[in-house]
Amino acid sequence: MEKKKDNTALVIVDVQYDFLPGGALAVAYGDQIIPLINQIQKKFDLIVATQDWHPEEHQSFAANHPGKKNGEFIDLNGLEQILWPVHCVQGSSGAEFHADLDQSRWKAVFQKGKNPEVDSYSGFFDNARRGDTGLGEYLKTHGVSKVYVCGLAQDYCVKFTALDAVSLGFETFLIADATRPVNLNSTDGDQAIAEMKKAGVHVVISDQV
Ligand code: VGL
Ligand code: ZN
Repeated sequence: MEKKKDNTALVIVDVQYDFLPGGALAVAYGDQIIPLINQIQKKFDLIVATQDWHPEEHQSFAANHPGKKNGEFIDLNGLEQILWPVHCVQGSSGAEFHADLDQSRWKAVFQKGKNPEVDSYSGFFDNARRGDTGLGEYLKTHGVSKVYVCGLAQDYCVKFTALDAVSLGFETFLIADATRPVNLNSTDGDQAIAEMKKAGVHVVISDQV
């Protein structure tokens, strides 16, 4: 198979057990994208992944706010924060990448969500845009100008990773059939696609990659 040029990278977002059926923050049908992502990887030389990687005391967990429930909103250090079930705790099995996901050609993994005081949806920056995972610098250092994004979840980490990629000047592609939404509201996934398109993300399907 002909590989993409070396100015092109694939970013695989958060394909971890806790975001897959049976996981703590399960994305419906999230497992369906795994064989597809394995196929897509064959077209890329430069492949990186992101990993949601929270300390137990992370303030995005409802369990760390007595009396609050999953899905409620709080103010977290000045940012609106939706409260999540405990998920992707550092070192837990739920934080591992799915065993069927081919990791053999990954060049790097960028962990995010380590600061308990701020959530981190994007693979580049935390939600306050203060902390930086190093992904942007890594891609630039490797001469990357085009970024393809896939993984979980379409309406959170995939969306914010794609939006930040655009903001950093990368030509950015969402592989729409290689992602699935949480859909706390049933239209969140579609709305995320609309937001990405509006920001200049090219929405493609895997056959077009
Ligand atoms: C994610 C919610 C909380 C994601 C991570 O990977 O989309 N969503 N943490
Ligand atoms: Zn998280």
